[in-house]
Amino acid sequence: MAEETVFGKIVSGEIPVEILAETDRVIAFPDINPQAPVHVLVIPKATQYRNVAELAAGDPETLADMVAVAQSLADELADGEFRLIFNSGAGVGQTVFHVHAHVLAGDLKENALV
Ligand code: DGP
Repeated sequence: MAEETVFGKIVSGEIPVEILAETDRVIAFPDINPQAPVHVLVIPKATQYRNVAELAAGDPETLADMVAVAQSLADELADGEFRLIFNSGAGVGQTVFHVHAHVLAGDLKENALV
């Protein structure tokens, strides 16, 4: 069983966020520390996957759902183009060990890598 993270508390409703998109499997909400004009996090409701490789192996349909939600957010909030980032490991900057996609869109600086 994975340790509870801040995103687990967001999924359960314990920490309120502005939900920008929701499916049976995923939710999307603004990053608390935005690095781009549009910076949204898309996360699975399931809490046991710590990173994108674990999710791809364990529940690829949810990973596909996350990508589809990223596209619809970029269509809705920007011009349809977006950068999708999954930090995977503390050494590359992952701080929350509940898999999440950073969706960056709008006028991106080249170094907006989160
Ligand atoms: P990463 O470094 O890839 O693990 O990104 C974690 C992101 O999560 C970071 O950009 C800040 C964001 N974040 C952390 N806590 C909260 C929170 O309570 N609410 C929201 N909206 N975002 C959070």
